[in-house]
Amino acid sequence: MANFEQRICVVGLGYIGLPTASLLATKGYAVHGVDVTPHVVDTINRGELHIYEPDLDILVKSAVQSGRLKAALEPSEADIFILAVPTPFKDGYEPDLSYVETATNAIAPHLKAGDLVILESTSPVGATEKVRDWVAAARPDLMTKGQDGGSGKPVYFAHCPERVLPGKVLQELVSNDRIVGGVDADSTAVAADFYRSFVAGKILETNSRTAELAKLTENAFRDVNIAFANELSLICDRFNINVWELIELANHHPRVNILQPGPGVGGHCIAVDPWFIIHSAPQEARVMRAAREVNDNKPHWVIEKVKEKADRFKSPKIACLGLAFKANIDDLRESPALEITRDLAKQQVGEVLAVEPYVRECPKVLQGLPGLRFTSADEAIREADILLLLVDHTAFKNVDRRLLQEKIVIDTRGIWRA
Ligand code: SAJ
Repeated sequence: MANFEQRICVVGLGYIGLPTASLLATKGYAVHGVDVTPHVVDTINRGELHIYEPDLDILVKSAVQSGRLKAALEPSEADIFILAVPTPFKDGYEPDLSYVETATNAIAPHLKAGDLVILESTSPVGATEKVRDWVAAARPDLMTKGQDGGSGKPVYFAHCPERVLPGKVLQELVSNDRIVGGVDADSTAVAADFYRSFVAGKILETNSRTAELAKLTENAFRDVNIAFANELSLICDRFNINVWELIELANHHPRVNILQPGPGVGGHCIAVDPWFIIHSAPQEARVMRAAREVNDNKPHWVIEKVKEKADRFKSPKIACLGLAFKANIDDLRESPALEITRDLAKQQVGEVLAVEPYVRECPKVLQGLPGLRFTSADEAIREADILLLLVDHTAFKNVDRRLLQEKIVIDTRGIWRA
């Protein structure tokens, strides 16, 4: 049963924590948001944003204005704690749980019997149990039923991975089905009840370890399938076959659904999450490892293609069209397009005209590179000898095809196929 009297503390106000905190506040919960960065806290308390996500500005503003969302540097007492902090990896792809551990220790003094602690961060198998163990070490008084002064309730721990697509976060936070896995059956039930109070999708109950692996599996599945498409693109290149035509034809089979090749796999999830599995099960995760290698190799392959073509010119001009990690967003994280553009300039393959209609200024990693200019699509297409299409932004799809004649076109996304 929804109980909007419950107070919620959300730790980590980034791409997941902030939309979640704002949504809960607009649903009627009193939400205390926590972030370690003073600038982030101040910005949110003014009702403004430090990240871009469609329509999030409106939600944050109304949450803050209603008085139900407040940001701070430190946690406070609450009934439900949601951890939405980063889980990057260290050298050798070892998952780095230090942010989760720090967040757990920060909330520990504020916990009381009957509280629910939810880990939403993408995590390796066993992380939610670690959170429980860290709390047990910090607050042994809370961990045994009956030792809390009589309520008989322990603290509940569950994993509920976020599965929202950047660019569609607000919609998917409500509409997606959610997997909820507790460290024990009571935890699962308590956490599932909470998610039912604001999620329209199905709530799927399991244990914490299965929930952890489910999230990793979803992204590894996509990575493996994109790797299959990328491998096909290399095979097709060898045989001079159009890979997009091939895939379209094969996908007519009722049980075949091949994804699209591209310049590589970017973003902070799909190129990262499979490593959480591979690192912990290196003997078994062979297909996943191969997929990671195929996808990570694709940008290098694209660069070699450009070099082959550039060799024909005395001083080639190369237009790199798109820098974002996927279509119609401004997100440059782990972007293969950005990597390719940077390396073409670094290796001085030619003059590089970098284009990204979703970004106003030249990204930092490209600033000061010799022979690189950040410019408009029109100018780059007009001036360049080689057009390297890297992102399938709608703006590029609509380019007048006559402008492409007499240019060398390397279309890594297949959007200009006749
Ligand atoms: N890509 C291809 N070919 C395709 C599809 C994608 O090359 O056919 C590339 C994209 O260009 C991009 C990368 O893959 O570089 C990832 O893009 P994406 O749209 O597949 O996924 P993300 O990273 O934006 O979001 C994913 C989503 N996971 C799945 O679809 C299984 C999202 O639901 C997750 O919440 C998110 O990861 C996450 O946070 O884990």
